[in-house]
Amino acid sequence: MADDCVFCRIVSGELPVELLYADEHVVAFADVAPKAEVHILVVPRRHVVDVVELADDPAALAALVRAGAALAAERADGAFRLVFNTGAAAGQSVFHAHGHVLAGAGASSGGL
Ligand code: DGP
Repeated sequence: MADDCVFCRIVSGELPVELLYADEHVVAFADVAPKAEVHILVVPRRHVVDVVELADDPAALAALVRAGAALAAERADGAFRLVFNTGAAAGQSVFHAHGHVLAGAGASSGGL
């Protein structure tokens, strides 16, 4: 767990959120500022800063992708965008890797 990382605090349960999905590698919860009808963050349990670092753990990266697909199928029609803002200049504001799952109404236009 990294000091002062909001997603580590969610993963550990210190910050209570409703988990929409959880397995040994990842947890998922609604984005606090939704940009589409379905806007869920899928987050690795282990602290890594971005998706490039997460790629060193292929099982966790695969779990994240599969969780996104399952959530989009469960909560929309199965179509989804999976967005990884990587680096502050590209809009990343939380430096614990996370995929934005955007599905349902507004998913194709939700700017991130
Ligand atoms: P990004 O800008 O790609 O790093 O996305 C970070 C997202 O995380 C942003 O859409 C807002 C969301 N977020 C930040 N803090 C919290 C939080 O405490 N709870 C939840 N549910 N979402 C958060």
